[in-house]
Amino acid sequence: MITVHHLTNSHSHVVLWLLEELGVPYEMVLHRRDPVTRRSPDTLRAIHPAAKAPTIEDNGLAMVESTGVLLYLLEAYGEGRLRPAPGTADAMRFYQWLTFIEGSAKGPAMQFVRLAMGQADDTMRDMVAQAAAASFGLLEAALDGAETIVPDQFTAADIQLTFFEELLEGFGQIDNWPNMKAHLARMREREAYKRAEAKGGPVDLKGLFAGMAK
Ligand SMILES: N[C@@H](CCC(=O)N[C@@H](CS)C(=O)NCC(=O)O)C(=O)O
Repeated sequence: MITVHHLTNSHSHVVLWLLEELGVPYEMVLHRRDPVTRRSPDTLRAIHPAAKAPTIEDNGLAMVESTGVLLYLLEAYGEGRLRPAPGTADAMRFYQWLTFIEGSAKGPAMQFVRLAMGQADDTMRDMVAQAAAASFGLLEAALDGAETIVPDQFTAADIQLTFFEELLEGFGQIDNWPNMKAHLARMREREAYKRAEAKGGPVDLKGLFAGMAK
């Protein structure tokens, strides 16, 4: 049985959501953020030294990194669902966007978060805004006239993208990206998304960042 170590209000929501989409049984262990620092607790570090969410356990091993975890679960339990057929143009799009989110877009997004919480001069703000616009703009363009990031099919890349959009929402940037905003609204309507929230608790990064800035 897969064990999902879920950290409240965090990226591990995507793993709960994927497993709900697939209808694969799993056990969830809930870890609560430290109420002051909002960091993960020692109970998560005891499972894996990275102390990050998502963490899963399967085959007697603990694993971190959301993109890898999503791909592992698709490979082990997906039976071809939520991903394009291997070796196709859509598979190229799928791998590109799935890895782009944590690999290229998340860095500028987190810089935005840090700027929002601290002091920075105008030059620094401009540099961050430009880096962000370049990578966020590619995601926005890919969603132009499309319901999903890989055209015409809902995949695990949409699940990973949704948490990124929730990050943008969390630091007040989502209104600048109407296609991503609309994609986020569509994804929140999925029944499996709602089941994952019912089990793991709500994703509210605005509330999380507000608490961290105190
Ligand atoms: N690149 C990692 C990021 C993991 C990450 O930073 N997760 C956050 C939750 S959104 C976390 O564990 N935060 C608690 C902490 O760093 O103490 C992934 O994609 O899994």
